[in-house]
Amino acid sequence: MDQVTYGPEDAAMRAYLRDGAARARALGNRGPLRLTADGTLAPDILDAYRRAGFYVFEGVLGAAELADLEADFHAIQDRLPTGRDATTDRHGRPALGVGHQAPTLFWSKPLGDPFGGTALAGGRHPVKMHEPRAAADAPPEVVYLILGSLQFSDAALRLYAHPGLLAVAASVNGADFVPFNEAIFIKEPGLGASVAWHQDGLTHWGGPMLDADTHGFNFMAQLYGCTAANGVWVVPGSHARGKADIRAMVAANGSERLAEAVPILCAPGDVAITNRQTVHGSFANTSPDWRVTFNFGFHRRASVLGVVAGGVHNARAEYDAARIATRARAIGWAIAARHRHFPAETPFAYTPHQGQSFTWDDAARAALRDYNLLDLSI
Ligand SMILES: O=C(O)CCC(=O)C(=O)O
Repeated sequence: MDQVTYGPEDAAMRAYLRDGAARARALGNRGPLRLTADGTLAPDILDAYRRAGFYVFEGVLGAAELADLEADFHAIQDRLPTGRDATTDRHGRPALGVGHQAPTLFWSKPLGDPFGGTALAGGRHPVKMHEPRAAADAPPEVVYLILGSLQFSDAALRLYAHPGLLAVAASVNGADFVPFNEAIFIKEPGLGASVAWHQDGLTHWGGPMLDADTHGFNFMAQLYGCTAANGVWVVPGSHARGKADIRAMVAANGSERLAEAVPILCAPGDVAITNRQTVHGSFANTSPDWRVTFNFGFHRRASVLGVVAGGVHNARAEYDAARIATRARAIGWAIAARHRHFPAETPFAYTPHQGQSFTWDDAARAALRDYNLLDLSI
């Protein structure tokens, strides 16, 4: 495929990417994942995360885990349907993600912005991003997002139980933290869609529970790393300033290249933690580099319990204790699956599962189908 560019915006975009990367490197919010002797996140890291709204944990995933994730990613790609309405993959086999009750595959035209400027997802992406022209031989549509990803990849399920990362989840959201959702973002070179500027979360803005952490966070584990050109950009500190007027921000800035934003820069195996309340987004991937991100998010229990929410990732409902417990089984199965695969590693002890035991077996695998119908989407 021909190398694509940002067209008339190309020179401005290149300067923006270069300057943004320099600003990102000066932020002081990256380094190895360090825990204290009692297993909680090092306070200086927590402080940096709370200040910037994101932090890059460097070198979290080793070569073996990355190889497992890559093999599963290739298998997923190979099993995708040949088009939005197709039911088979390019080998004629039943395709992955077809026939589910829960949402699975999200399609976009190459380099498109499917959400920006639409009412989708509660209208939280108010401004459409520039959509560069794709190469003439590009496919008409690509899958750029897969939801419910734990059911499609055992390596992703095992990653979900990474003991260091779950210790971070407990430090940020409390030992009784609960799941949000899981996804794979795929930014193919020359094809990958943009995700327009937005803040996640629709539920607690302006409400009595709102503080800087109310809508939780996402871990973003990078298979191939991410650059200014293909990575997620964040407005540092925006998670703590309430609901942003993104339309006004872009208008005042004069373009979607928000001057105060910085890219999350990662090497393969780095894992970012990003507060969902930050103003964040990503540009169409006109670069020659792949980005594949395994996303998995967690909430404070108090943000979710007894709350009526949903409508973006699944149906609106009240999130009672039984629903939270059912959805949190995925954490138990993931810990069991990871322990079997990495027996030398000390598994994470998830406080709400004290006294319970989980086995990753065929029954659990069957129960994981469409598990994301129960995502805790606030
Ligand atoms: O990975 C991306 O490009 C966008 C991620 C994002 O917006 C999110 O996880 O909320």
